[in-house]
Amino acid sequence: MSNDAYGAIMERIRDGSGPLLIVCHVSPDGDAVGAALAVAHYCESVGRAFVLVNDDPVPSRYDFMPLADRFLRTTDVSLRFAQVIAVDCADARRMGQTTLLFAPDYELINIDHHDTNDGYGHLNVVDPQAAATCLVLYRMMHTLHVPIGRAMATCLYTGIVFDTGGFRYNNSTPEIHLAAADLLTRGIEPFYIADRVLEAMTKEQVELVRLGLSTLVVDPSGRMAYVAVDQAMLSASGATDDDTEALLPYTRSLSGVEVGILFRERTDHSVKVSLRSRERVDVAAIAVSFGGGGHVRAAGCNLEGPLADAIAQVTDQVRKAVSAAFAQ
Ligand SMILES: [Mn+2]
Repeated sequence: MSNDAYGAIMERIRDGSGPLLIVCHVSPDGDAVGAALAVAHYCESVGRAFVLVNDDPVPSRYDFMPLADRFLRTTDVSLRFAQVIAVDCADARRMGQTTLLFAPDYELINIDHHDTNDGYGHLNVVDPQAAATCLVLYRMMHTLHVPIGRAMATCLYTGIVFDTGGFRYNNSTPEIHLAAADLLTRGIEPFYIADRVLEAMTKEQVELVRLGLSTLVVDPSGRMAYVAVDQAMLSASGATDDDTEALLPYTRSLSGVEVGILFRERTDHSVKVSLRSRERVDVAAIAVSFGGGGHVRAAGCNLEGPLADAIAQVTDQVRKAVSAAFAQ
């Protein structure tokens, strides 16, 4: 993408009238929250009014990021917005109910890095090669010489750390290390951020891991493993829905496992499915076949319950994909 294209978008954000609506995907993760807040810091620096909205609350592990306390829930907002920026949303559905806050004739700016992004904005900056939406935003800020202060750097670095798994995934390119190096010169605290985002666990999360691991199933092939968390485990542990993420590493991290899956039962008995693969299976394709989306190595989808049915449907698809991948 050219400097001119980046510049045109930043100018539209800076010069737009009325408050800018900043949205990221439902059940926001570190990259989504970091990217939304980086845009908010840009708005602050140029005097543009903004409102940050999400259907869901910001998970407490991300509340250290400056301006995170400015996030509102969709149901608490009655304003309508003529200009919207969506970050880290692969498609329009990922914005959830925030689309109800769009004024007629709204302008939508889509900044993202998902392979499955369909260019749903009026203006789109989508780079599937970028490890994080925060890297795309960093490029924009850096290219246009936007001052990146400690607060914005903290948000951008958080998204990068989250989406690269702490610089461990194959998306950890030389470029992203250079971006991180530059952000580190802005006075951020790398251990504090990595600990909050990747490591720190509450007592409730540890208890949920204890309960959840008792459900671990390893396929006879040894190449697929999953855990399934139901509502009873959530209430017994006192953990929240977001806390279930802590179980995901135990599936794919098993030696020999190609695809790890986490099933979580929601209060309405629908089932959220998170898929992770090691090096061969395109889990985004599997997620898309169930109406979800994501990346080749990390994707997700939602199914109707009950839990056992969702497990049967998804594991059937995964088993086929795994055997196809290993037959080659
Ligand atoms: Mn992302």
